[in-house]
Amino acid sequence: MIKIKLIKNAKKVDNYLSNFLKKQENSLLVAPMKYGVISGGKKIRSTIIFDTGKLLNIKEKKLVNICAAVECIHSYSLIHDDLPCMDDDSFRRGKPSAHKKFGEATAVLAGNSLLTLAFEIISGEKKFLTSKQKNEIIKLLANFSGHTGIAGGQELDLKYENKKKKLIHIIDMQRKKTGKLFNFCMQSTAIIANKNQKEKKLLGKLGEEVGLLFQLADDFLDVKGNRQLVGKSIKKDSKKGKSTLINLLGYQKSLIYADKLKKKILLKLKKHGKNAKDLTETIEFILKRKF
Ligand code: GRG
Repeated sequence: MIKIKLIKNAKKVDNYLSNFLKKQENSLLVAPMKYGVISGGKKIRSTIIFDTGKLLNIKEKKLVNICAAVECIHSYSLIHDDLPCMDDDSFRRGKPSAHKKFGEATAVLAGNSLLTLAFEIISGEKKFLTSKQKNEIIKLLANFSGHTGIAGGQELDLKYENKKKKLIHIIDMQRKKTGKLFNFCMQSTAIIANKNQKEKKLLGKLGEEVGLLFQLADDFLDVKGNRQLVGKSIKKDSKKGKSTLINLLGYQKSLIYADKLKKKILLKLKKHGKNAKDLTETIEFILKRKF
């Protein structure tokens, strides 16, 4: 069931991105950008957006633009993460990493272009977003992508290699590196639903917890996953001396931590009743996923 949902959602976002790029002037970077963002990856962040749309009674057609933007930022981060100066990996989404396929300079430029494309998509949306909503969404996405979000989290991830870090530092790093983009998914949907400030922040925080859970599952897959299924290299964290919960607490205790986190998230969703069905299913999948 969840697989079908993921594939269906990914197609919607891929189509949107293809059409968006088709309308723009062609350039040498379009092929590597498409290689990075279209036809690959689970598009789980888009699924969280659509699921949150169900929670808040917002139609999917109003949300595809933020899905496309978030997938551009996410794919950009993966292209750069694979570079030799970062986590140095040649295998991503079951195929050669962007820099292996197109060369390092092109991969850097394609990544940068996906970053700016995300903001072009949101700012250019005429039908489904008001100017006020656009401003709020752009500000949020910028804040979560830069030094207070993904980029900052990645810097911590690199600086924490081969260091004994405390639990709060590891969680803070993972919230930034991965959680903030999930915060964006739920908070931006709440912006589109015209929720009040308190509700927007609450949903954002909940999204961040989902992102943290997603990162913990990613760490479990690094230890026990199957390379072909996961589509990327595994057993890298301990080789690189990464500061993960598993390296700090051990596998079993980390599983217990993640399970408690999942239950805490699901409890918070209870008040939404039937509307939370899809999001609950996605959260269950996140922890037990094999890919
Ligand atoms: C993008 C703002 C920005 C900065 C670049 C390189 C970098 C700084 C950040 C890397 C952050 C990073 C790699 C976080 C890991 C997040 C994560 C768990 C990725 C895997 O996500 P999936 O499983 O991937 O959703 P697919 O391939 O399914 O899309």
